[in-house]
Amino acid sequence: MAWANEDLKAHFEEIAELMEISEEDRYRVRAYQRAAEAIGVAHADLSTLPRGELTSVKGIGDSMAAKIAQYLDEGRIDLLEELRTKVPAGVRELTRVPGLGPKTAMMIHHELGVDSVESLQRAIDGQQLRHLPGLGAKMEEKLRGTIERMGAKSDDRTPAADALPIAEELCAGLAELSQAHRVAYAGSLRRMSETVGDIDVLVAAADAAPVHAALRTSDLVRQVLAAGQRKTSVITARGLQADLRVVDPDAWGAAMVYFTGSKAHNIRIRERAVRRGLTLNEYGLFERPAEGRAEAEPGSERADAEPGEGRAAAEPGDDRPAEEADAGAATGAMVASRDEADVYAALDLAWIAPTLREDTGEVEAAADGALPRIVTEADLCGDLHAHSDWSGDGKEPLESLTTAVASRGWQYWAVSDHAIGLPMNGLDAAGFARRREALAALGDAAGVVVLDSVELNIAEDGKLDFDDDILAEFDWCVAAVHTLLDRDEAAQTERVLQAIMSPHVNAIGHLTGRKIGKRPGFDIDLEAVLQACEETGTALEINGSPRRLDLREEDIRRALDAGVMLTIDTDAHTLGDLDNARWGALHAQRAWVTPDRVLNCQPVETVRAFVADKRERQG
Ligand code: DGT
Ligand code: CA
Ligand code: CA
Repeated sequence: MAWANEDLKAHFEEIAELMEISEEDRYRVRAYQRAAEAIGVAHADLSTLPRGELTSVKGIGDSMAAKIAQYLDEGRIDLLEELRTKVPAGVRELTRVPGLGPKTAMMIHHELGVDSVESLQRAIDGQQLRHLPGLGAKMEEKLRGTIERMGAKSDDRTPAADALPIAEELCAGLAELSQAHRVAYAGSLRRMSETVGDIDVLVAAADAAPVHAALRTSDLVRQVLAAGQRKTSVITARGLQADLRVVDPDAWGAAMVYFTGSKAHNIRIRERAVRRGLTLNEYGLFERPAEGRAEAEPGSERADAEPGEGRAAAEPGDDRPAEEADAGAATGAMVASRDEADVYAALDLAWIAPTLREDTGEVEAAADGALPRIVTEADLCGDLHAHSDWSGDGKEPLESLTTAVASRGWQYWAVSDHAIGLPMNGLDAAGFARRREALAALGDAAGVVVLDSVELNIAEDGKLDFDDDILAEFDWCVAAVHTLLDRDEAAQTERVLQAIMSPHVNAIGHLTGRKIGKRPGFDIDLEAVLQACEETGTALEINGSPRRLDLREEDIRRALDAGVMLTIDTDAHTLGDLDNARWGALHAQRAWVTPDRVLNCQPVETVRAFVADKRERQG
């Protein structure tokens, strides 16, 4: 996303959030949320549009355009400034705690001066909350638990979804340099961790200086932290750090292995090198000189002791003098370095996909020729959860979605609009009947099967939006929890089990309701859910939205163990969201998912048989 769009989107989101806290009219709030979404999917860089043409952007009307223009011309939006003076920053911060509504946040702030999650935690530790009107000891304990579960968020890791576009832009910029032979991002982002500490960019170039200089002066860079001959560290948009290493083109493969990590994976393969009388570092795989080898008996060598280990300040690949560097004089002839596959092959290992490089058995599997044939985006032949503009939050008409699905080579997709009852303007039974007519009129457009589907809301008592006779009309039903995410584990489990028992619920969507970096998922008895899914023939969704990636990796592994069928869904609300298929597949890879365990890697007949089977079993 262009910079101006990114900033504008954040500002409109802030306006909506602040309005919500100030309890402004719900429709106004929604209008600003919609504008933020529209900016997020706009193709044009808004700062380059003539001000009069801002309303040509889909979803932007006159009043929003005026605010955008003010921001572009003056760097401020009056409305936002006004709201900011009304709502203290601390209160906004507090509403990020799940279960803490705007009113209560405002009151806690007012009474105790609490203005951050940390100071809220201190107030809880000091038992100050229980004496406030309407709170009590029980609520205090509940908030304590919630904040503990938010713990992962309090370190400053960035969701991969936010880091990836920045990394791609950085890489694209560097790839334009004539000196750059190869450019890629490595590190946790390449391994597709759901959050990243920083972005690691690698460039292969014989002449490093111009590459480093290009990064230092890039538009995407807000601050240069360190500038050396091998490594430049900078702060980019959103305060995210990026490390650039420029390596010799001949050492590309070894550097990619090294800087992709994980550290645990690196240590494991380096042990293997040592056992073979070799040494592996970021420059290549080398023979060990004879006298060096004598000291390097397996067991005596700390395979994990180089490079970069135990040094607090210096990072691997930094500017240590050459004689201290890892490819120093102590190493012998080069065995492999140019491509990753060469390095692995020289260690008698099959090339290992980055998503598997976490030292969870992948090195042993690669040695035994037993790496799983993990699912890829290309294995998907359909999508079982996407939204059209028939419900309020979907942006795209049926026709264009179907064409887009066809151009991806998919065979089918399930149009899973919301039902009435949620604040997204869902459809009632009559609405779905009208949509059914539209689906029939669509015919077999572009040769794609459009499954008549719904995303049902699982109410607090486990009830669904419709009775069985209406549900029976759908080809495919996803059910998911959207409200009251703060119920305790027993209540959430019961609620979801109820839905699984329905003969018409074919998959449970985004099981835990988590939003990466924003809210932890709710607690649920996964064992009970898995057992019920297995017994009834219900699938569990791996939601591919990079904000959700729900199921969590660990839960996917357990679902595989339990024999539960999975789906990898885009949960698309826009055309661009169909790309979530890639996120979903990569996330699934991290849990070693194979295509045979994913329902939408199978033909549509298998999907229909899955539905029919459950109706027979539960009906
Ligand atoms: P992050 O940034 O915290 O999300 O995680 P990574 O894995 O990207 O870690 P980072 O950026 O510190 O380093 C990138 C890669 O470089 C890492 O995955 C493996 C390698 N590496 C970094 N430090 C060490 C180290 O001390 N020992 C070993 N063996 N490898 C290291
Ligand atoms: Ca990193
Ligand atoms: Ca790094």
